[in-house]
Amino acid sequence: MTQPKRYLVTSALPYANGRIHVGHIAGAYLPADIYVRFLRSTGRDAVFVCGSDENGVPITITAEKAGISPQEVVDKFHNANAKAFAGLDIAFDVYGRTTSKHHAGISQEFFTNLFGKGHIEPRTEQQLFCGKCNRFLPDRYVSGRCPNPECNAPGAKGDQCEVCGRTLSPLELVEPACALCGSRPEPRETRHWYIKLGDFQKGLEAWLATKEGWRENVGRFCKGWFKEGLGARSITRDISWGIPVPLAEAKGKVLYVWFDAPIGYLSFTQELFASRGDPDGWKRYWSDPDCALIHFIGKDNIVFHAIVWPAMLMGHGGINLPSNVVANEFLNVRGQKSSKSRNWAVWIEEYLAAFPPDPLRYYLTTNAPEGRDADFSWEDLQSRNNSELAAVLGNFVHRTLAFTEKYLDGVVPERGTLGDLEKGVLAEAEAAVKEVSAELEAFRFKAGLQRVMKLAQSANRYFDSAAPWKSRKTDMAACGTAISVCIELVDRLALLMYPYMPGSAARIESYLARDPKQLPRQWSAPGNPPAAGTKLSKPEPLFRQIEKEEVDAANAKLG
Ligand code: B3M
Ligand code: ZN
Repeated sequence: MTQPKRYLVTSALPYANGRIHVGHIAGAYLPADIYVRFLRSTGRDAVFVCGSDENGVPITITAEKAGISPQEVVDKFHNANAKAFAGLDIAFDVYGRTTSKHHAGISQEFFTNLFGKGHIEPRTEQQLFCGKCNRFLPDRYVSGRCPNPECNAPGAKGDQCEVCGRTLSPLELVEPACALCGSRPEPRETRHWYIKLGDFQKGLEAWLATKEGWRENVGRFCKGWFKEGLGARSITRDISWGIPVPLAEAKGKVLYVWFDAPIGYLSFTQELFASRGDPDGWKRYWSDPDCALIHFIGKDNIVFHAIVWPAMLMGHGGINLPSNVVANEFLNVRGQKSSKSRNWAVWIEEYLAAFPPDPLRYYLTTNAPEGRDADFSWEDLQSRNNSELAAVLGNFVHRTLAFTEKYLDGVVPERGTLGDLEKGVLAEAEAAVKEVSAELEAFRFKAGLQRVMKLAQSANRYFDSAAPWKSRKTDMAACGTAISVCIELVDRLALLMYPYMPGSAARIESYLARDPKQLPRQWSAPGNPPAAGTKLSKPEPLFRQIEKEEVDAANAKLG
């Protein structure tokens, strides 16, 4: 398979109605950031796009419950979430907003285009109406029991049951209740516009059949939908917050948030290139078939990214379809699904107030919900941090650099003849670059990080057997050779750590007396480790222990 010339990588646009928690990060953000850093470390041109999903019912419900305007809601959470991502070193090239004028225009253009081609049609339908609130109740304005006989969970929302994951329409809910006042709504007639997904079923099936190496969950999910047959889905809503439907006869209606949100990936890319003074630059990423479009999402968003959005793109024409949709399963917290209302979540803002980003990046990757749901606990994070990150990786880096500082005046020693031990461990470091690459290329983030840690273990074993603290007294040349080899290993570990833990990799760069601004270093030509005679900077321990009291304090905030 030849490599594409360029990559456009996206993370799902978080609703700007709440804060970001560890489950979000593990699902759609951290893996995407690691992937983009990896692409750039291997010489590839990548643009990383995300932003706030600011339209639709999720926003208006939050506003109504808090007694503030939707605008206030989105302003607050847009800024808070942008800050949380930056604090975790998740570095988008653009973090846009779907309330931008440009985005609204592009979304309306999509609608008009699909409508003109006959892929969108109006239908008169029954919808739940709350007599007490005097309004229609789309999506999450209604809740009730899940109609799935195997689930039946209470609290299912009008668009989806969060327990079993099934997508729903409000009319399917058992014992529906108005989310605002709790009274029982009644069906009433209203008119809405539908996208005829059936027009695209054949094309979508053929397109998906060409995709190799996609994660199993996405393919399985789509096959299920194809089997049932793609119907028409309503893409307009009776609410006042959102992008107006660009039709005279649809006055007062707005586009369904899931119609305009994925268009954000495109409109934000356009805004990015416009801000760089290159208004046509986005075309290199969206219209050139030699660019791979890769969406990172949580599994609850599969249908929208692997079916509805590709259908919209097919209908629109002239724009690339996704090359891959990388969906993660869920990360629960102590066995329970994260929940804003029960405050059952580990908020990034709170994590960052107490800890640096990399222990979390490390833990969420070693514990990634790649093939199945995973579970977060502070005890587990503490133990991974203390016994792996600090005790293995941090320890090797620090013992090497601290030894150099203390006994060698911080100067890289001369290297003598290499023995089998030295040759073995250096060869392992070289092989690790290829192996980590292969894992990351295939979106196996966890496996790639395990490979990095295996190298750190080998490096520690080498330090132990070479015992420079002994040879320092008896054979200074041997001591120098051992430390020179260890410094090379530190250098290689920093190289490989970079996508996973960029902040710590940057610190190592500066200890090695190099400018961290030069990152990312290129994996195919990483350059030489600091030469003999180079004066290194004074090192600090890379990671610290997380104490029991800190874990207790964090646990006390849950629930
Ligand atoms: N805002 C749902 C979510 O945050 C939605 C994603 C949009 S991606 C285009 O899970
Ligand atoms: Zn009501």
